[in-house]
Amino acid sequence: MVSFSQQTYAARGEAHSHPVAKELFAIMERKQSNLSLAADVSTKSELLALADKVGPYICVLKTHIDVISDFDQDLVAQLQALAAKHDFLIFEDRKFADIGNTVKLQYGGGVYRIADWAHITNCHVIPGEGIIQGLAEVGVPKGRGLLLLAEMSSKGMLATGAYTDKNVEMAVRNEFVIGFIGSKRFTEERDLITMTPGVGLHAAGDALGQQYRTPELIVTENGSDIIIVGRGIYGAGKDPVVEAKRYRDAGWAAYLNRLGKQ
Ligand code: 6AU
Repeated sequence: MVSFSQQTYAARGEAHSHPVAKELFAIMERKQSNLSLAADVSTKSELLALADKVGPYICVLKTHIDVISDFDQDLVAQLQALAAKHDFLIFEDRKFADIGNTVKLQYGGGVYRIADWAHITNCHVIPGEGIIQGLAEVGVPKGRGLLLLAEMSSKGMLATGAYTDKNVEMAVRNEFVIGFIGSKRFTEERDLITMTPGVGLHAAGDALGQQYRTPELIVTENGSDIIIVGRGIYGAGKDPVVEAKRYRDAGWAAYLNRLGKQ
């Protein structure tokens, strides 16, 4: 069988059985973008302005909704409107990490009601497989998808070796899981999408342990599918539209190079 990383996003979308993965691949193909924006700004107006400006160039808007100081339900309504206007999915980077019963409450309820608006969210599997089952009880009826944090981008991270392998095993056997946060393609057993943070064209890292690698390394060499870029796009002194186009083009070129490499 041809490796998933040698197949087009379009073909993978057509073959996929999960509605979120299907939609995501279709968007990537339509917009020729494998770029996700990590929109780590701290107010509602900044988030909406950034999502509106950069929206045309991304396939996924990644949020940390709990850092927005003036969060309200209207923000969610406006984000959903922008997702429809610009044709992107919303990924709430919540990194759930508790027992199944607790994450059900955190995912479906509370102030944020994440499952009502985020197409995708993610979790650590530290508590065991019950976390996936708990999140699935809320997310599956709403047609949502989950990513497992199989690896992290930061210096000294502990998600390695046997722990990463366990993530892959759990992902393969849980239909609700559509992929991973990690640095590479992990398995050919089924088509699981890898999204990679810690991508930068210029900086090597930050003062708090973040490490940056290039789209070429991540997508062409490692077979990851989506690059997640934050400060490389909206950081101090940058024009987010110019940078988003730059990363979109670099990510797509890396994908085309991968397809060309037999
Ligand atoms: O490009 P940056 O460094 O400005 O932002 C990277 C974004 C941040 C992190 O919370 C997130 O990616 N992230 C994640 C995710 C996506 O789960 C995992 C990880 O290992 N490293 C990482 O930076 O919003």
